[in-house]
Amino acid sequence: MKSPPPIPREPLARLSVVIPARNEEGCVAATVEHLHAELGAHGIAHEIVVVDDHSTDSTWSALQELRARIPECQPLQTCAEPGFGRAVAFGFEHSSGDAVVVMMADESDDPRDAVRYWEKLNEGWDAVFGSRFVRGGGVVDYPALKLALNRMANLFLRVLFGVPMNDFTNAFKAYRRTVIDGCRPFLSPHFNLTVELPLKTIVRGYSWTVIPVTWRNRTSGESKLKIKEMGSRYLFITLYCWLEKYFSRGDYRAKSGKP
Ligand SMILES: Nc1nc2c(ncn2[C@@H]2O[C@H](COP(=O)(O)OP(=O)(O)OP(=O)(O)O)[C@@H](O)[C@H]2O)c(=O)[nH]1
Ligand SMILES: [Mg+2]
Repeated sequence: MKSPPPIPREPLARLSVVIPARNEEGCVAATVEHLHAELGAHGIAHEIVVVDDHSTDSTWSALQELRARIPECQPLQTCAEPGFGRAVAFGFEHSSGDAVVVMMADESDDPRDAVRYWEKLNEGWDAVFGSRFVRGGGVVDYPALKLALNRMANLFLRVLFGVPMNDFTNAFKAYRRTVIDGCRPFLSPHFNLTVELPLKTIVRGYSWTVIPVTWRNRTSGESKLKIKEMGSRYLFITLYCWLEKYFSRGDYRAKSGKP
């Protein structure tokens, strides 16, 4: 299954970066500062929507301090139950750029890759997926067990959907707003939103391309991803998207030429 080609379009006006953050007092400020500097240096109009979600450390006060210095930084708090997927979806609702990048708060993702995403979207693609496992991409300090599980899960997804993509499970990706809206309703309250978004983008017929990105392991804070708790949720959303692809008779596909 190949992507449709990109369509020539008007330049995008503003980028929203949505960052879920839970107990990230040690790194959220650096993440936002570096991102803001990089986007500013490339003249990209932007907002940085950071969704704090029941943090029990000083993440929220760090965000208040950031907002005072960086007007583009918009911290939000959710009252809903905690959850990565809920927080990101909340960020989508409360952002207004015509393109969206989802990025982590733990400095794992490189702000220079966010600039490359913006440039690719402006070539007319509906979505741009970073891969850490293509030439030019890479990972630093990826825990061995996590890496092994990651490669197996991505191989499974690649074969199941028959697409030339090998890094579905990294949340750091870019979408036009039309794609975000076209992927509703979001069904994943947790980390499984990470695969729901690219799978629906592909299955619903949007155009997408892959660029190399780099990822490095956090140097502060704790990992929130519990693979044992998430495995069945990933499988649920994967099978849901697979059923949609083969059994929905195209009911949810983007209308051709419209997205
Ligand atoms: N708002 C919100 N953010 C969350 C939640 N769970 C995780 N996050 C954020 O999602 C991002 C990814 O979580 P990580 O713990 O880094 O997950 P990971 O990258 O698989 O694990 P690491 O190997 O530790 O990097 C971070 O910015 C977290 O702060 C949540 O329940 N609510
Ligand atoms: Mg992380």
